[in-house]
Amino acid sequence: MKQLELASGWELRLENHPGLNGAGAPAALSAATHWLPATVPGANVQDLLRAGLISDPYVGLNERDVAWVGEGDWTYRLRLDAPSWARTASRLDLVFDGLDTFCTVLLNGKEIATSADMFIPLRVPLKGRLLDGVNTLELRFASPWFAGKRLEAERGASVAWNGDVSRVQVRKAQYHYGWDWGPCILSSGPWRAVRLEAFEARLADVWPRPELTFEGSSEALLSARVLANLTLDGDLTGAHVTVSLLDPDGREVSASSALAAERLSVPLDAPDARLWWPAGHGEQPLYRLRARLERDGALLDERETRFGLRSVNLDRSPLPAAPGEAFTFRVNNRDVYCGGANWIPDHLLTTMVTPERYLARVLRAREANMTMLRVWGGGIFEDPAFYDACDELGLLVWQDFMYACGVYPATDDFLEVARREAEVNVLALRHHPSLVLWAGNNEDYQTAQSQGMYGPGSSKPYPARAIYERVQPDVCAKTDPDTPYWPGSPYGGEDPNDQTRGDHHTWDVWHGVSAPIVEYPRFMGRFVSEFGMEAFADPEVLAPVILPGEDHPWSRSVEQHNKSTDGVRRLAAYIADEYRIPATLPGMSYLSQVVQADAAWSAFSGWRRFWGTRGARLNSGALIWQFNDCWPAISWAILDSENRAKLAFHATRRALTPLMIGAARDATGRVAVWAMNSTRAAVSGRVTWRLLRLDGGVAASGELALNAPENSSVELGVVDAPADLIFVASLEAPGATAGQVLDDRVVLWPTPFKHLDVPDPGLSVSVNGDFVRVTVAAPARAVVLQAPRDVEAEDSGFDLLPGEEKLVRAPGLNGRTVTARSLRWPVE
Ligand code: BMA
Repeated sequence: MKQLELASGWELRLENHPGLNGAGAPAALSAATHWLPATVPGANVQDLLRAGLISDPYVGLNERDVAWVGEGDWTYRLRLDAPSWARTASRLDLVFDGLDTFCTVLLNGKEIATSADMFIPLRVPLKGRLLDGVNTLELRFASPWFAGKRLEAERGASVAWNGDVSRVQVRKAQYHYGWDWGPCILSSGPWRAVRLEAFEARLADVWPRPELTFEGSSEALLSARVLANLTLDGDLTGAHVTVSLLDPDGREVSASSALAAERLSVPLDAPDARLWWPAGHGEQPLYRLRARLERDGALLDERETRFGLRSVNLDRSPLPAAPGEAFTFRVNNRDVYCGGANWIPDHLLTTMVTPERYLARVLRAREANMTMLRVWGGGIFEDPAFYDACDELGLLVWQDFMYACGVYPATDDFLEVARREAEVNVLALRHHPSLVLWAGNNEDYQTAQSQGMYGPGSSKPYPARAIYERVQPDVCAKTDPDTPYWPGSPYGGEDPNDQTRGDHHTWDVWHGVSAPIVEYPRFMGRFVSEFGMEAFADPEVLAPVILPGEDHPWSRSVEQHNKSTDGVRRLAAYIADEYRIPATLPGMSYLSQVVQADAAWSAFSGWRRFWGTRGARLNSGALIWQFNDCWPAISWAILDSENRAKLAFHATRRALTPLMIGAARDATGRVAVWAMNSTRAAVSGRVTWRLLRLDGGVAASGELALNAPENSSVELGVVDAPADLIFVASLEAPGATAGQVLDDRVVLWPTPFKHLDVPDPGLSVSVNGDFVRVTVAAPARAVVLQAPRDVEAEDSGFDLLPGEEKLVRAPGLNGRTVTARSLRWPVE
């Protein structure tokens, strides 16, 4: 096999645009009709930006000024001087890993292929079609906007939440049409690699399928082997294949040979098997399956697939003492509480997201004690670098198929495309040990329900069910039978958002009835796959996109970066419930992040309480909406577009700490205390509690016994706590460090905080190298360290009490000055 990446020498031009002859056409249009240098893989918007022909759509109100790009037809051109091996090879293919979206491929002026789905790669046989000398390859992209409108006119208009409704006709990342956290940018282009492949025969697919046997329902592994499943292509006469299994240290542990055939399944022993575990439950050893295809001693092709040895099941047993059924991921027979987040595409221009950036992002999930990321259905099947990072770091992946918040067409041709799209993507991703669920769509059942097409009392047909209930499960059963499939997110049967079965999206807080944050526990599901609260990013992150003179929270360019309908109002309401609304951008940023952190803590800690014990798991997971931001924004993200933590990130980390103490005060002033132990060992010890006055004086104290079996949550008891006192409980267990404030403690302040006359806590900060030490004279709420901009402290938004010492690492600080703030009135 010989390959030539077609990554350089490309040019791009605007072919056609309705505005070209019309009045008011953007000045950039005529300039863009000339050939520009183009980046491949890439997108037209990226090249126009680089050429200075459009302004950055993320900045100010510019998004509106680049809308014309999606209304144009664009051509990519490459003059290709094909190497001699390409002209003499017995097979020659032109391979596109992804074309976004409506593309006609021409070679020397002749059409050779078309594509209309950015999620389906394209392989075009080229043998005998290349001319000697220079060939011209053209990719003609039709306007996605108008192509969608034409399809809509043919099939009839549908329904969708977020973005123009024609998007459901178009197999393009749905968030490109704009979402409630991101702008509309309808780019076109070869968004993934383009290359020539010349070969006699090739290994089209190498899929290691682990076969593990456990002793009954225990974690004891009895045997492990790997089925090497191969798909071959080309002239296989007289060829043979050697497969070998390499252990995590790179040592070959077993091997086998076979005569080449189009499909092969070769069993390989996996001696001394080392299991792959999710983060927090064990290590992530990665094996490799190597396949070599040879004929007469000559190597024809070679391919390696990295994978892990693990099993996965979705336990949906009926619950003995509660309605409905469990929704528990079992990895290697171990129940895993899935605390985590929803992943959205990390940029509007996906080629801007480097492998390093993916790794840095996923590292933060691990840092926050997460075990799962959900790849949301309005985005993309992510870059391999994302899944590789999840494999390496032990983040389980819940993978949606790419349908979101819409009633999709279900014509025969659409279903056929849906099948093909599912097949190629399941095939591409199924070997990743991190990938533990395929889910049909995001919120499509709820969209259908809102139209009377689904759910109790519905009267209209819902043809798109065929995608989620027939096409996709069928593909998954054939292509990846070991990974569970779930029809949608959420899906609970007749009620798509049932609280007692399946997964649940909790939007009663923020959207819907805008319930108060403290009511999160009431809106629990067996597995909450979405919930969230908005907050401003830090002012420094927003600054580059805010227009001069608009650096206040309610300016045009600031509000342009909050895409949630009613977002500005809802945010103000949630702040006003508990706090005093600030007038400045830094104040809003800080206080909105405090509210978001309150929400994250209340939901995660309140739901983990119901993990219970095996066979009685009332809640088996919670994924916050949303993990990341694709631009500088006011959104639900807990990590901003610069990958810096908002305060909710730290609250999440604390609430997902392996050994967590939770507490909540009811209206009568009684505080219930619980613990969640997701470690592999039973924990016994004590939880000490204190009641403090606002000045720090101790009004009462006591202890609760802690006996938490491994992988369980337990109730510890109830404490009478008058409403005007601070309640604090912390763990004293073997391993806890005396005097230091760790994550395994909880502080409940009198509420609402806005009514409190908070004394000056007397924050005292000292720096030693990369460490910051903080102490207080009176209780301090939501302490934030203000360090130089190139430094990010490893904790923020923590509470601190007199007599305690908080040591925070701030990598790169190197002795420079740090100041601190905490929550006091007024917030500025
Ligand atoms: C959800 C998601 C997205 C949306 C988010 C916030 O349910 O599925 O559609 O961005 O809510 O509204």
